[in-house]
Order: sequence, then C-alpha cells, then structure tokens
Amino acid sequence: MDQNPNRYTITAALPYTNGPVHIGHLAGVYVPADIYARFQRLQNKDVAFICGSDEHGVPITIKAKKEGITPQQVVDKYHRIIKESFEEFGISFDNYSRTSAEIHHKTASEFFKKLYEAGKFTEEVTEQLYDEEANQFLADRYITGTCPKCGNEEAYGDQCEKCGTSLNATDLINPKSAISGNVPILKETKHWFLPLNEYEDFLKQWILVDHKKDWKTNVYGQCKSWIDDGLRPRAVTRDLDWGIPVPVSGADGKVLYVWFDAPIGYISSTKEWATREGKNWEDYWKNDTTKMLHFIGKDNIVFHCIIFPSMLKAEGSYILPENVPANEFLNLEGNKISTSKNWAVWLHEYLKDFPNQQDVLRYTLTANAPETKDNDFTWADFQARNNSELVAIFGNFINRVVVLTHKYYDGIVPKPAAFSEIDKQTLTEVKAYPSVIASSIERYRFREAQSEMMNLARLGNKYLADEEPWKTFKTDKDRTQTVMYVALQIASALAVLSEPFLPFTSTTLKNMLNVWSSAVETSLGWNDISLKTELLKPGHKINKAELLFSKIEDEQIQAQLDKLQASKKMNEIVNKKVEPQKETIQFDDFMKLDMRVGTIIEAEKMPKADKLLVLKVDTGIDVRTIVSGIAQSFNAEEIIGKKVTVLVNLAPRKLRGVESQGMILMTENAEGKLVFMNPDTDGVENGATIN
Ligand code: B3M
Ligand code: ZN
Repeated sequence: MDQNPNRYTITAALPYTNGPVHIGHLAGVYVPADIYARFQRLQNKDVAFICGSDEHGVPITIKAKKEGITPQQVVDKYHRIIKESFEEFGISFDNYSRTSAEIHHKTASEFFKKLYEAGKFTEEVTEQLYDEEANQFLADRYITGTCPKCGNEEAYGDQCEKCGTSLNATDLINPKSAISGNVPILKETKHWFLPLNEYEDFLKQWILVDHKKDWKTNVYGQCKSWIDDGLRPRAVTRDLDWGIPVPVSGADGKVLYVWFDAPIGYISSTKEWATREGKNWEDYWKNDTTKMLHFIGKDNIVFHCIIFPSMLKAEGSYILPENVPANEFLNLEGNKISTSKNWAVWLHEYLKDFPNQQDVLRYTLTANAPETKDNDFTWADFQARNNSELVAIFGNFINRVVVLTHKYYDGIVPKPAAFSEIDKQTLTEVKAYPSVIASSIERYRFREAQSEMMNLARLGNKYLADEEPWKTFKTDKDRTQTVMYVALQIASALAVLSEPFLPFTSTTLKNMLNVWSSAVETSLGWNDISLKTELLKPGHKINKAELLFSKIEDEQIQAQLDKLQASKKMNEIVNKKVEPQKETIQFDDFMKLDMRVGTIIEAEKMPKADKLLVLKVDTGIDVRTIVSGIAQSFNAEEIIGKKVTVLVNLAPRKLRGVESQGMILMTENAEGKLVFMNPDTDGVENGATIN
C-alpha cells in the first residue's frame, strides 16, 4: 500500500433527497468542506472529496406519500436538483454518488454481512411500535413524541433534533404515528443490534483522551455527554419496504437502518471515484497515513462520532476520522430555517434572482458561518457584505490595477524602480498571508481565514489609495511603475489565495492576470506567494478588466424580504386553527331551518348590558324584536338599514327580560370583530328565503 502522509479523504454529509438544498446546508457543511478541500488541493495534497445523495430512510417515504409519487421518483427528482445546485455553487466534489447505486447496495450489504458473520451483532426479538391502521411498524421519523431528555414534543423515533440525543423509538413519551396520528401499539419483531455499550472503552480513549484537544468543543461536548450517559445497543435494521434488504436469511421485509447504510455511502462513493480515476480506494479508507475528515451539521454528530466509528472498529480494517468539524445551525432573518414552512433561501431559486453571483452567497455564508454557535443570515447583511466589502474593497482594488495597467502600459507589467520602505513592507506583508490563512483553515476557522484573505484585498486597496499612481503618473514615471508593479503582485496573490472562498472570482481574476493555464510559465500555486520573489514578471501581459462584483440594489433585497413575508403569510393561513367539522346532518335537518333576508330598522343598547343590542328587524313576514350580542363590534346607529340574514323559526327566548324572536347570522373577522353574514342582497326583498 502506498505510504502517503499527504492524502486526505474529505467527506461531506450525504443530503437526504427529500427536498432541494438551501443556504443552511451550504453554510453548515458544503462551503466549509469545499474551502478545506480546495485549500488542500492548492497545497498539492492528494484529495478525495466525497459526497452523494442519501436516498433511503423514512424522510424519503414520507415525502413520497405527501407528493403522491413513488420513493424512487422522489429520489430521482431531488438527486438531480441537489447535484446541480452543488455544481452551480462550485462545491468541488471529486465524486457525487447516490445510495441507490448498485455499488452502494453491494458495499453496504457486504459490510453488514461481514459484521454479522463475525458475530458483531446481537439478534433480539423486542416489542416495537406498530400502527394498526397503517399496518406497519413505526421507526425513525414515522414516529414522533416527547424527548425524554429535553421535553421537545416533536422528537423523532431515532433522534431529538432539539437536543441532539439519539433515541430508540420506544424511548419517546406519548408516541404518535406520523402516518395516521394514532397512538401505536407494541408488537414483537426481530432485529439486529450493534452493542454500542461494548465500544464504550474504545470511544472513551479515542474521543475523550486522544481527541480532547483538537476536536471542536461543541463536538467534543456532545460526545462526552453521550458517553457519560452510557451507551446502549442500537438496532441497525428496520421493518420497512424502502432501503437495502437485510442480506441474511430470515429477514424478509427488513432493511438496513438508514444510518447504518448512509455513512457506508462515503465508502461506496470513494470506490466509484477510484474505479473511474484508476486509483486504489483502500488507500483512502484503510491506510493510516490518510487523514479522514467528516464535515457535517450538529444533528449528525452522534452518527459520525459514536455509531459509524463503532461500525468501522467492529469491521476492523478501516481508519477512523481524524476530525469531525461539525457546525451549528444557520437561522434566516431570526427564525429557524424550515423546509415545511418554506422559510429558506433555496439555492436553485437564489441563482434565478442573482445570476452568476454564487461567490457573494458563499462569501456571506462563510462570514457568518455558524462555527461555534447558531448564527443568523439576513438579507441586509448579504447586501452590505457585497456592496461594502466585495465591491468596494476587493473589486475596486482589482479594477483599478487592471484598468490602469492597460491605460498606462498597454497591459504589460511595468519594471519597478527603487522600492520605498512602504513598498518593501507591503511586499513582505503579502508573503505572510498564505501561512496566516492556512493556519486558520487547518483549525477549521473558515470565517477567520476568509477575513484574512479580505485583509489582503484591504492592504492592496489602501496601498493604491495612499500611493496614488494616477497622480504620480504625470510627474514621476519611475514611481508610478514601481507602485503598479507592487499592486500587480498583490493582485496575483489575491487571485490564488481567494480560490478556496471565491472560486468563480478567482478563476476570472486568474484569467484577467493571465496566470491561469498551467502551460503559462507564470502559473501560480499557494506556496509561490511566499516563496517567489515576484509573482508577475515585468513584461508579462495581462488581459482586459472584467467585472468581478456588482452592486446589489435595495429593490433586490426588498424582493427577497417580500418573498419571505409571503411564506410567513402562507404559513399563517395553513396553520390557522379552525373549528373541527360538526357531525353530519341529513338534508331534512337543514330544511328545518327557516332563514330569511331582513333589514334592521331600529337598534338600541340594552341597558346595563355590555354586549347586547335590541333590534327591530323587518323580516318580510313581520317586524320583530331580536336581541343580539353584537354591542362590542357595532354601535346602534351604524347598523340601522343593514341587510342581514335572520333565522326566523328559532324558539323565542328571553334575554334580560326582553323576548328575542330569532337570530342574526354573524361571523368573526381576523381581528376578532363580528361581521354580518349578509350575502349580496341588493335588490332582494325582505322575506326572501335562504336555502
Ligand atoms: N442524510 C442527514 C441529514 O441530512 C443525513 C446525513 C447522512 S451522512 C452519512 O441531516
Ligand atoms: Zn431532546
């Protein structure tokens, strides 16, 4: 086996294919993973950046039911959309596979069989929750209930997303079927369990001792609390009809638990890539000189730090992750991102509104990345980051450098004369950036790394503003050449160092500076910035200026806020509680009601009663007295002459000593004010019947 300490296996969580991806996914997992992978490639490391669609599990079957299509149709639809979004945002996976792929079914089945044959599972008949109406066992997201740990009433059968605890369905308090809403019964069924309790010592050593110092505190803290709570055997099979069939006899109708097969998806995706690229996949999974990293969101910590490592340990021939840099969650305009409430910025929609502005979103998401705590994305911040950072600093600097080089020197890098102290200091500062940025990236501090990269743009922008070559051009040719030479060196350093964060911008900039193709002698790498005495040699010709960033206008931001407001309105409508429908009545029952069109001809307040008005109503049959509880919504004068609907054959009853001879039909508006049920009655005579 090839001994290469520069090999990296970088995985990013496999998204469930039950919906498109939004900014929360990008900020939490895929942008940081991509920055890291691009950075390591720029260091000439041997990188396998691996991902794929997670196409099994209850999230998929629930979605299929909701959309009235098959699970296969669901995964085909969203796999395509998700894959395309990742490509469009420059997430540079070496391979994006899917867990419905044959190679994955084979890999996951073999993995299970190996553990099964080695006696690593326990086999148990236990009582599991069962929905009698749906005729089906309830696992994972098919069941909701109260989390025994934090009291969250919407915990799932395998996990509470609020506190992160991994659960068994039978742990839930007040369990309820997500299919029918019914209270489930208990029914016996056989399953295979991975006895996590037997891996406690291993996990204690590996996480709590070996990785105490280098794992993020949020990750370490969650792991420690699970281990301290004591680990229990965990079922790795399910009674479901969607998934990878359990590959042993006596397991009809059973599939692998999605969290058993999904992480193996990293392995099968690596195999798929290695076969295509003529590599050996085992170098990336079984060689302990390889560094393996899992980029995930915080709700996936237990699966990647406890369960999957225990599976790998049980199998015996795999390496373990060096780090699991999990992020917290990103909120949107102060609220939790929610697919079901459509409170999200969908990547495919973003690109329609901001075409070719992928880097602006990447930049904003990294600047606000939820690295140590949940964080908020706001459109106002997005606009400010673009207009006052990307446009005003980065874009402005580059544009001046390139435009002036063309204006003064026909696009040819000028020869410097004597360097001033400022020039020397500036060139020295530039050389320090690669290692400063690298050190932040190596510690998974991507916000810090990106802000250092911007500091380099700031340095360039300030240098030009201070040295003012547009002024010296008329008076001092030598000085101008020197300043432009220095500015061009900064611009080329920026072209390289911005790549992990702003890949599209970096490509355009490299094209502009003509340092792009590897055929060109001046092709630049990350470490050249510190090592080379000059990045662009005098005499090198650069290309014409292209626009890197453009201003985002208030109207564009308002349109996004309006979109969110519309989602909020829609949710209010959908979630509004209405009275449940009453018992069915027969036609004859309805016909007993005698309703007529009438007109209020007199109205006065009932003395000493807040709510009551005494009305005289012309019903067409007669003029009668009706006492109505509407005084808090109307005063007497304003309703005289109003057309109303009257139930005329209601048995009379006395209210405060006044006999009421009918009832006026009313309803209530959104503000709680009563309104008359007076259908469009223009030209309808009093006494007309309603039916
Ligand atoms: N599909 C969970 C999620 O999207 C999941 C990750 C699997 S990684 C192996 O939250
Ligand atoms: Zn909880």
